[in-house]
Amino acid sequence: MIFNVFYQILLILVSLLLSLSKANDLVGEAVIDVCKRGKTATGQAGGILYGIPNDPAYSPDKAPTIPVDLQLGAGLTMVRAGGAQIPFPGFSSSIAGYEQRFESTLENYRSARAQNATFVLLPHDLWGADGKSPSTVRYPCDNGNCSFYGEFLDRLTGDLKKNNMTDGLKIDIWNEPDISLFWPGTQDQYLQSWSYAFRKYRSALGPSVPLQGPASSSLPALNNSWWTNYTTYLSLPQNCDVIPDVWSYHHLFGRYSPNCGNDPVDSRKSLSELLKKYNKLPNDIEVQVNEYGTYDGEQVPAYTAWFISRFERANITAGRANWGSGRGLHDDLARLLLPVNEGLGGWTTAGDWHVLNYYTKTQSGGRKLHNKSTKSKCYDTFATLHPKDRAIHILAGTRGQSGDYPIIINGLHTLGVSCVNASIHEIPSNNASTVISPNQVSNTQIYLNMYGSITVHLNMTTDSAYTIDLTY
Ligand SMILES: *[C@@H]1O[C@H](CO)[C@@H](O)[C@H](O)[C@H]1NC(C)=O
Ligand SMILES: *[C@@H]1O[C@H](CO)[C@@H](O)[C@H](O)[C@H]1NC(C)=O
Ligand SMILES: *[C@@H]1O[C@H](CO)[C@@H](O)[C@H](O)[C@H]1NC(C)=O
Ligand SMILES: *[C@@H]1O[C@H](CO)[C@@H](O)[C@H](O)[C@H]1NC(C)=O
Ligand SMILES: *[C@@H]1O[C@H](CO)[C@@H](O)[C@H](O)[C@H]1NC(C)=O
Ligand SMILES: *[C@@H]1O[C@H](CO)[C@@H](O)[C@H](O)[C@H]1NC(C)=O
Ligand SMILES: *[C@@H]1O[C@H](CO)[C@@H](O)[C@H](O)[C@H]1NC(C)=O
Ligand SMILES: *[C@@H]1O[C@H](CO)[C@@H](O)[C@H](O)[C@H]1NC(C)=O
Ligand SMILES: *[C@@H]1O[C@H](CO)[C@@H](O)[C@H](O)[C@H]1NC(C)=O
Ligand SMILES: CC(=O)N[C@H]1CO[C@H](CO)[C@@H](O)[C@@H]1O
Repeated sequence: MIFNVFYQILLILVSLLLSLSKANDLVGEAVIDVCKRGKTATGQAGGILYGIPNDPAYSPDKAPTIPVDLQLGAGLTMVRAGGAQIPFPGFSSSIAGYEQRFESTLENYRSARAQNATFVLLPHDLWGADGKSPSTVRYPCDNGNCSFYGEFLDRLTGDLKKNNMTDGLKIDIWNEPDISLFWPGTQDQYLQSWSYAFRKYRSALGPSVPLQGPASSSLPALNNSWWTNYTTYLSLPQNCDVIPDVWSYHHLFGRYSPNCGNDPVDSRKSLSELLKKYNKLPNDIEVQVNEYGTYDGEQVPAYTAWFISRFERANITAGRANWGSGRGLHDDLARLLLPVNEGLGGWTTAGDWHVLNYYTKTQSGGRKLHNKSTKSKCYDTFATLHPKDRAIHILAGTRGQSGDYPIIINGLHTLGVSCVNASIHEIPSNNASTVISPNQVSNTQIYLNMYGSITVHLNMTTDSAYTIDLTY
């Protein structure tokens, strides 16, 4: 008996210690090193899915125009669209409907290019497989017959050329072919359609238009049989001409992913592991996560800043998911803005707009400061050095964390100063609704310690992102 009590107390003590050490693991800490400079920041994770108003989507009304400061302030670097969910069907059921979908796409292409964003074309939406299609819709290469798909591809590539749309264009062969909502057929039929389309696009448009895929809903990994089927197929000798120029996939697993999962740094590693199995598939090309962030609370400033930092850490280009439907898919820059009456009554900014604005406008052009490590992967930062402005800009985010977040900046003495000014702002979520501007938290002068470092402590509110501007 006595032994049992003793044993139980021991167990309680051990589990207490374990839980303490777990809590400690969750204390984030970022280390930024001014001496370890990477490439110039370009806002490569600043993309969106749809979200730009266009007339066909608003038919019979005329589309409103997003004010220039709100549109350009988001600093979009990628727009992904193809006329989905407008009041006209796609090619597989109506040529007249396709023409409207193409017009919607063209307007979005022009808006994107006006701000130098890459345009990622979604042919499955022009085809009419936009997740809202009638169950009777045909799919490419049904019954092994690709000739109707061929008519579509000939028309589409002809229209792209006729409208001078190949500059800044990339083509996602087919969206989410690994789920039945977008691809009800077999994977073998998909693979047949992949090669068929790839060769048609390449011969019509040449190698300067990158072709990408598979835009899967699931993550690349050795234990994902959809992906291993796909990569095995690509590695066959006869398929060496249909290997994508860009790998694309989605990160849509939600706010409640356990252990701060849904992490692009992990999926980039598992993609590498998968590709390593084949010595023919390239691992050093662009990797594009072109839908990230779910509607269950992952599209709030803390998570958006965390995602951006993780994408930068893994050198991934990225675009934010869009959960609107119908006109609502086309009205709010994928919820960076909050529309009044679908934009016909104007817009306000969400907290996430300010995160994107900081990332694409304040940070682009700076040198990326690498070797930033974090104790827990629930926390991450993205930092840039701007020698001409004598400034360092830091964006900090988390997944669902609050309280103390120490951010250590090393190597500041190499800038030839003994102190820096640190201005901290909070970008609140306001429950994912209107945020007019970031809030200044503090503005202080900080002396470097004897090692040339400073530590800035953020006291975080759940769902808020933070920015730290150091000037010297
Ligand atoms: C787009 O790039 C061109 C050429 O580099 C530049 O002149 C123009 O200002 C850029 N536009 C925007 C909106 O950044
Ligand atoms: C393939 O489909 C087209 C119509 O899209 C049809 O004209 C043709 O006869 C079909 N080919 C075969 C072999 O069934
Ligand atoms: C096509 O687009 C390119 C690049 O945007 C531009 O330089 C060229 O003038 C355009 N050509 C036509 C015919 O519109
Ligand atoms: C694949 O392995 C990862 C861990 O390496 C795991 O999280 C995931 O659930 C596995 N997926 C499947 C389909 O088994
Ligand atoms: C992988 O390919 C095999 C053989 O064609 C097929 O049986 C299996 O269903 C495929 N896996 C998936 C996830 O589609
Ligand atoms: C990041 O990826 C791009 C391709 O998108 C590649 O050109 C570049 O070299 C990579 N940068 C680093 C630092 O690995
Ligand atoms: C936050 O917004 C959601 C959805 O709009 C709403 O259901 C919830 O009540 C809001 N929570 C608070 C605290 O306002
Ligand atoms: C952090 O913020 C909370 C909530 O505003 C406050 O109660 C707490 O005292 C702050 N902690 C520090 C160390 O400033
Ligand atoms: C730092 O702040 C002090 C006090 O507000 C100010 O006098 C100084 O000019 C600032 N220096 C820089 C480089 O911003
Ligand atoms: C100063 C600093 O941040 N050093 C880190 C650089 O990255 C390596 C590998 O992640 C870490 O071990 C160092 O602590």
